[in-house]
Amino acid sequence: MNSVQRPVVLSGIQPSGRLTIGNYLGAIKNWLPLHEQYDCYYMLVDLHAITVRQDPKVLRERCYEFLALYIACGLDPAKNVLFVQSHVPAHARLSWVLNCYTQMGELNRMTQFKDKSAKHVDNINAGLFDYPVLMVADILLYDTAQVPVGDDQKQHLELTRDVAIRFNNIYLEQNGGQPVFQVPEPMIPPVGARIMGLQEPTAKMSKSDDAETNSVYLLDTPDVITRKIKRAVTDMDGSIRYAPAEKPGVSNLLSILSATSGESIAALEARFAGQGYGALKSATAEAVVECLKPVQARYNELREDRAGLQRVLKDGAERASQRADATLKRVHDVLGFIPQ
Ligand code: ATP
Ligand code: LTN
Repeated sequence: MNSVQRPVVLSGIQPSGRLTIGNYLGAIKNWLPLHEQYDCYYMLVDLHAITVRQDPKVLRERCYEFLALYIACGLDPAKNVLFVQSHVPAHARLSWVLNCYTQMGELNRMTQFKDKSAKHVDNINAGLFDYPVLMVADILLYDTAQVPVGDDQKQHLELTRDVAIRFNNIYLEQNGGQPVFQVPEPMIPPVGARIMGLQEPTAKMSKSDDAETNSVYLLDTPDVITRKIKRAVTDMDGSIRYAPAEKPGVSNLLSILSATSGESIAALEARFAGQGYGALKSATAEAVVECLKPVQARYNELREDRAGLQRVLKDGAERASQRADATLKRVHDVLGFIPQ
């Protein structure tokens, strides 16, 4: 499948917290059609996840849970390479090399590092600081052309491009005049694909949020989903309009309803003209429940079949390794390492 020079798409999600409708509508759903044009690699970045302390049992189960959810959302393992980062040793190996081509000053500027170290003051480990270099390695190993991520990851993509260009310049001659790495582009979803918290609609919904009622999780029951959406924060103005700055809560409900029902925001504004927030909330809750019903049903079947999930990961790791090992070899060659 990954033969005839199709461009590569690669993305990753950390197996931390619980997947939300933000992850689904902002990331996974957008990945579904990409296999038609690209060779697609989607991974669970467990090496990244341990930059904050994880319970081993929970981490292991969560990786199976996320994989089953990826597939239940429609990511077909026959058409996409689904794998776990730690199963492909080339990630850690290239990451070490690229550490030597990344400046401390560049890592010091990363806002995710600043945010995460403020949140985990008791564990500001070197891995947290070095997190972006591992992500650079993830991307460059696959000759990735496009990286579908939310705009919170833009800065990491910029770093990836800078490191790739720097390395390419240093080793251009050594590599016979060819760049060693493909320089990737970010693929940022259209506006509206940013789902905000239900209780705090000015900040994005996040899977490791402590406040349970701020997020709708993919595995929430219909009752829980309905209750959370009915209690979502709105405003006192009473009109159903899409105006994120002025009416963040109502706009967020409109985005969620639009993304789950397929109806445009303009059509929804017309449909709900003159109605109260209760009607918008009921319709949104119903659309989310309907959208997640088949995903949850499929998930329950897949989750039972651990051997099947393990086969997917084994196959994914083999296919990923083929491409990753070829890149790592190219890198070791230009560096002057003795071939194995
Ligand atoms: P965490 O809170 O654990 O840091 P997260 O919910 O931000 O996680 P990530 O693992 O960082 O999720 O991101 C996975 C993918 O989902 C990324 O491409 C990210 O941009 C996207 N994503 C996460 N939250 C949202 C959201 N609320 N709306 C749209 N896209 C989102
Ligand atoms: N840092 C990303 C997760 C991530 C990733 C990647 C995304 C790790 N490696 C490679 C795209 C490509 C995040 O926190 N969402």
